[in-house]
Amino acid sequence: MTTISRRCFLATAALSATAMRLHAQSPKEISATLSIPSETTGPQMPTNFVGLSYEVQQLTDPDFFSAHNTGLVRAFKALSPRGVLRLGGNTSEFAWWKPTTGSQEPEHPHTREVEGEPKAQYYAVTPEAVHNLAGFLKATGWSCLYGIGMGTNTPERAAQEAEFAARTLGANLEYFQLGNEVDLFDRHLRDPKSWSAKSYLTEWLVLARAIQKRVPTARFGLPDVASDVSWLPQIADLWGAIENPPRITTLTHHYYFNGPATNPAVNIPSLLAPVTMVKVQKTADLARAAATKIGVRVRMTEGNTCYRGGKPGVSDVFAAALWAADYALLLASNNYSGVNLHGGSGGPVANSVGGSLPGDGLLKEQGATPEEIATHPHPFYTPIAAFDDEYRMQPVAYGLKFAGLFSGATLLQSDLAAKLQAAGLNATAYAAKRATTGQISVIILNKDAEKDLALRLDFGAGKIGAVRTETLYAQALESRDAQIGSSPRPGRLIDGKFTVLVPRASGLYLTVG
Ligand code: BDP
Repeated sequence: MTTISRRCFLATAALSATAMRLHAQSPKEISATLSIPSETTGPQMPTNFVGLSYEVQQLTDPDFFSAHNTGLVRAFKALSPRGVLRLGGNTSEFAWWKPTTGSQEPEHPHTREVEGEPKAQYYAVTPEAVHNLAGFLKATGWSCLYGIGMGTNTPERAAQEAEFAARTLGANLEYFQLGNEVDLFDRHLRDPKSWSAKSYLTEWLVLARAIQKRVPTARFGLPDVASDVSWLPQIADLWGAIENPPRITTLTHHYYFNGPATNPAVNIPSLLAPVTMVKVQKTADLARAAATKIGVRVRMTEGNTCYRGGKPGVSDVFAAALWAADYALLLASNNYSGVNLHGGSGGPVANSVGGSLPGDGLLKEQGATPEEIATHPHPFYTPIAAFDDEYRMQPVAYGLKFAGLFSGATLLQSDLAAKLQAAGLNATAYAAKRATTGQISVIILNKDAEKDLALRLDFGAGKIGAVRTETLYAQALESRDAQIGSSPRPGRLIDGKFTVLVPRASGLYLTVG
């Protein structure tokens, strides 16, 4: 966007006009005062909290994750100077490790074909792809969660691949993940009569121990469930009985708000409704308790707005930015070690869900021409999309980046969001403190489509000035773009109090010294 939108103008000009507005309030303006706590009672948001998730099948193009793919390197760095790339997804179950160019494709077990799951189309992962991935990670400053299939793999092949990946990725390998969405294996990969968290863990141990033999320092994350988070406490309960268990660092699960694209319940008001985050909080409570029991942290390793490739008009618009920012910050407040939003190229993601994206069918039904369809990112939810060989951050990525402004800081537990909602506004708020400087930051997300927020922030005495403000904005919730911009007039703290207008459908970040 090259022109200053009305919203952006408001975000800046209103800093001085706020006092006047507070007196002459329109019904579409809600005023609220928030007292920002200064004690660090919440968890620390790791510096590499921000993450992306890609299909393993993306590795079939060894030039994709490569230091030579400079546009992608730039996009990753623009999203976060440090982040975590997770490789996994449904296609990871149909990969086979091909250690040399002459290696023969192994025989594969029989699997069932089910709608929405990938067809049993096998492909090879090669040393070249892993080698290039290592270069990509070095070039971006990111690290990696390396996914190895479980559904059709053998312990020997898994261990060979792990050994090569550990050696090649070095310190940029966070841990191995074995199996993707194992709670759904009963659909197409295992016998539904006997498949459970327990039988999964038994199988997982065989693979993990085979890897451990070749890579004694191997670390793991598990179980990467699609939605049945009850597997986490079940695994935590079973974990104590394992003799000399492999080293795990993380309990993991996935999260998609809803889906697929054809489902009318996938819409902007529902995505941004407070109840959506109430449900997220419930899942987080369960996952966090399980992780605490075994002394690890939780990570949401794959997720987005709408499963089976996303929904045009929901996943690829500004509403998704506000959702992503809120979602990521809520998980950070729950001691998650990070969030990986899923995406990548259209081909691998379409393959991961059976060959086509329901969002394309929806657009065709609505009469969109092929040219119009091509203006949308594919998949629709991808945080970074390729258009004519140019990689562009999508709105959902701007939301994640905005949340990432808190990376490295410690969250201040608070009831800020509840206060805003009690005032009749669909908004959330988070606060954090930097241990090194003592500076306090807040992020306010005004998700309301109609109401602006005239906000008074009380930081308490002793705070000397606003150090930095950023706004997250677009023309409307339905805009297919997003911006993060510094406010040229960051405003002033007077006696510890700061007044600012947070326009409808926008985010504000503010740091005070
Ligand atoms: C998850 C799969 C991933 C898919 C995604 C989707 O792990 O491979 O791309 O859902 O449905 O279930 O969009």
